[in-house]
Amino acid sequence: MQRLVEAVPPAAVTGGPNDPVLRPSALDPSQLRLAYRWVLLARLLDDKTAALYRSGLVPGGAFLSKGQEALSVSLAMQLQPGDIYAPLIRDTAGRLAFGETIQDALRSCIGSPLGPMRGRDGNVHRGRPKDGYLPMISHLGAIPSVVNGALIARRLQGKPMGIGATCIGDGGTSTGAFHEAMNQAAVERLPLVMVVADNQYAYSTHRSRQFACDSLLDRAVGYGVDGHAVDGTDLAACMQVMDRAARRAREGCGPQLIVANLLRLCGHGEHDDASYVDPALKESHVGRDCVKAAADWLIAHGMAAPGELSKMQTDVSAELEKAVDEILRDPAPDPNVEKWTALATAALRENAS
Ligand SMILES: Cc1ncc(C[n+]2csc(CCOP(=O)(O)OP(=O)(O)O)c2C)c(N)n1
Ligand SMILES: [Mg+2]
Repeated sequence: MQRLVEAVPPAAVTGGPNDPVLRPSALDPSQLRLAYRWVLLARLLDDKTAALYRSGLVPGGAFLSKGQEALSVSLAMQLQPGDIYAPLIRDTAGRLAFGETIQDALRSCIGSPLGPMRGRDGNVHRGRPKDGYLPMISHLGAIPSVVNGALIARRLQGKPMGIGATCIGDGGTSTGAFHEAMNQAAVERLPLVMVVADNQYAYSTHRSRQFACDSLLDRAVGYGVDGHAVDGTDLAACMQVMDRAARRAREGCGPQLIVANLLRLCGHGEHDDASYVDPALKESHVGRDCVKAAADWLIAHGMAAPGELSKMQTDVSAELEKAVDEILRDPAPDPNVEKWTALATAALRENAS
């Protein structure tokens, strides 16, 4: 009898401190320095966003990425032209590495008509769909299905699929939509790179109230996909694990589930003082600051000199200040002249000229 379904190789689950993939010698120092520059810029941009929020210049909310920069940048740096990227709220670093400008990020926050959402956001729901950069959907768990859909559309059109990369929090993994998307991606063997940022809390709900398994990595087996564990506070480890996952997705090994352990080093949003976070967690390994840890690591492994990193900090701060000066001179949106459409401005839609 003819087989309707091709036999698939068993999914591999990897990760942990003894993982052979984690070899500093396998890393490209220039890529790591570049990654560090993005995480630094993301951190300073977050600080600036918080300051603008406190000054009343952000009409929506300010949701920061503190503690998640290393994870976020590592995913985005694997992407190539033609891939799909659907970042979530704590992906400031990934967005920058994917090519978003500081001006676009800030203009979205302050609701400037010169930003990608032309004054309709005041938050983080920005994107440029025609560049494969999908605007975030607030409803937790909804975006992975959209990435699946974009990949399947390419398959049906006979176009190269590239890979689709997205991220979700520990809380978001409890939604039915997330399970449906993972299951669909597994059955269709889509090149989906799904990163779970297990940052210990969803708002104030601790992960122990979210799932009963030890690690969300256990789910990889159930979905029948490759699973990778990574220390989300370790830039070098994140870069290596993401490189492996993205390569496997490109090579046709199907969806890749990466589960990172880390801690949200800020409130859910700037309106939240996060006083419910267990102080012991802040003192533990997950509570370490990935930006500072990356700087220490680069110096300790001879991949950057201290002077080089301080110069980088000065340059990045100057770049940011210049961008802030620029966007604060933007006019306010004028509803009488804006050509707003339901999804995004016409010029940013796929197939727009
Ligand atoms: C389906 C759905 N339920 C509830 C919410 C409200 N909400 C927004 S963010 C959030 C917590 C998200 O936690 P997590 O997924 O762990 O991500 P984190 O904020 O920790 O990065 C909740 C409950 C939502 N946006 N969508
Ligand atoms: Mg969380």
